[in-house]
Amino acid sequence: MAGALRLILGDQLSLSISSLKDADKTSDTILMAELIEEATYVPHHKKKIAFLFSAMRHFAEELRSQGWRIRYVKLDDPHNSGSFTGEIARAVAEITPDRLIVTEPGEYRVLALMRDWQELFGMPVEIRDDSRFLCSIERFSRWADGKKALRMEYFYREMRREHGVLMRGNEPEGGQWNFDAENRESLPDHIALPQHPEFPLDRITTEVLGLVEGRFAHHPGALLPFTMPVTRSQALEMLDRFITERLPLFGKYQDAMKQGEPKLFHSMVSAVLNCGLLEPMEIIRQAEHAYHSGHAPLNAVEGFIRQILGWREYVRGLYWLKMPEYALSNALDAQRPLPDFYWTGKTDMNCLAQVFGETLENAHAHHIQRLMVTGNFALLAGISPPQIEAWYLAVYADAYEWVELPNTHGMVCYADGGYLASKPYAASGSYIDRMSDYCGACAYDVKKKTGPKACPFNYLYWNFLIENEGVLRKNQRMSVIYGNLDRMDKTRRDEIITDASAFLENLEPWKPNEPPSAISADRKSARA
Ligand code: FAD
Ligand code: DLZ
Ligand code: SF4
Repeated sequence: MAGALRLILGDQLSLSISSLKDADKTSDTILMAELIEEATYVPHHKKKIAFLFSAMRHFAEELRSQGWRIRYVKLDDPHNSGSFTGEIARAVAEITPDRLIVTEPGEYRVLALMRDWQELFGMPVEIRDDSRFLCSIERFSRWADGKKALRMEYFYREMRREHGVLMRGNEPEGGQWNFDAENRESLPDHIALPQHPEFPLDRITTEVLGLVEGRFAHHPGALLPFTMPVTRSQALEMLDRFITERLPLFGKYQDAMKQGEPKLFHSMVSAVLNCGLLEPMEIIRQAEHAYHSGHAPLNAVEGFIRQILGWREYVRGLYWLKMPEYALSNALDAQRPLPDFYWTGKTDMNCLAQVFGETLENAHAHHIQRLMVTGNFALLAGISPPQIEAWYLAVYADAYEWVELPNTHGMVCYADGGYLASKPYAASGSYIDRMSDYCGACAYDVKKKTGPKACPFNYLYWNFLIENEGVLRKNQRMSVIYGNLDRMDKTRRDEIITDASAFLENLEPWKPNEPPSAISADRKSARA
């Protein structure tokens, strides 16, 4: 009888992962597996699969070099059963471990599987807390207990106090918790933009790219060029370059968008952070140090830390507090199928075409692109939440359900009726025009409110408010907007409704039975 079998999932690539605590190198076996079920439960972007498989293989090599006994199952292993349960069953039959140890997963779907394993395999199964997060699931539920609606800002303040981040005694550094008033500017025309690091291919990544091209050719997105960091040392270099070169202007331009420039002053750490190559507190402490050493101003550092200590922990806490029911709500009864241009990228709305194109190229888009362009469109067009959620989960390299779902279901779709965010993030074309240079190159006119040349975001915005009046008018935070709607004359209102329904009726729905294979092949022509 061997020792413990310790399972490490593809997004648990940390030496400090709780499933490895108290492990015995002489008797225990670590199981890692590349699984068709995980790669296809949504059609993940090719770059996302390649990134994760390469990071998994590098991590396994590191563990092996430290003397661990590793059972690493490659995708093309002829005996690979394709699923977590199948691979544990094979390992149990061959190794006969005395127990199974895992760290809690990032998706409810996988937790449901894990809960069956003890009975299925007839041996003790220990599911440990994921200590990489700064707020445990239990701590979050204590904070949320008795609250009718949750607000990130109050949670964030408690996290700042609890972890002593940007604090001066009991008071926030600089006398305020939030410096957003100094942030969120649009980008000046001639500002010099930073270079982002690109990492060379090595033997492992080259092999993985061949595998992905062969097995996932029909999945969305471009596989090449592939320049993502896939090891901890590359992830640390990525972080270091951000802190040194981009953090000082992060806050000021965090909401800005520019044609052909998807990364701007963002950190680009989400994919390496979410798969375990970086830990949140090491990022936070480096950013804090940049402030204390005078390298970066407080508005930038506080704005950045709020994303990680605030939003990231908040959405994760909310996910585990409310799942599985959370995913089923649909407060605005949004039922429209996902338009096919989310997968093909082909639309003459330039802002959408830009974000789709960059997403398909990089498996990444920054927050405002996700929220106020593709998300805003989905909200205003009343796209069915599960369909838009599957899209976000598939196309972004940093996407796992614990983080994708609250952002899409709650923040974008308002499907939870305001539990996560106090009002819908709905905006007309003028917001996109203010924060980007997309409108200048668009077939539509952002200044026109109705008619064939009018920016669709303009009439869709008012149409959304009209259609959802029953739910949204009672929201205090919407009273000014509904006041404006009340002052609108009937002719204009009728034009809005007519233009919006003509536009929405013309949307070509994506046919879920057709794999999104056309995407990468057509991507270039879609953007041309
Ligand atoms: P930066 O702008 O540099 O921010 C730093 C870090 O803060 C990010 O790396 C991330 O870890 C964290 N962060 C920032 N905003 C959020 C947020 N709203 N929720 C959680 N963490 C946040 N982020 C993911 O990591 N995975 C997802 O699947 C994901 N899906 C999203 C879906 C929608 C509809 C929206 C609106 C946002 C989503 N986000 C998601 C949040 C955000 O868009 C990304 O974290 C960010 O764009 C990643 O790029 P970056 O690392 O350069 O971030
Ligand atoms: C996303 C993903 C993919 C594409 N492939 C694998 C895999 O082959 N093996 C694995 O262990 N994990 C993979 N993952 C990440 C899992 O889907 C993730 O661990 C669960 O969604 C739980 O967060
Ligand atoms: Fe987008 Fe409207 Fe601007 Fe075109 S005019 S880029 S559709 S906001």
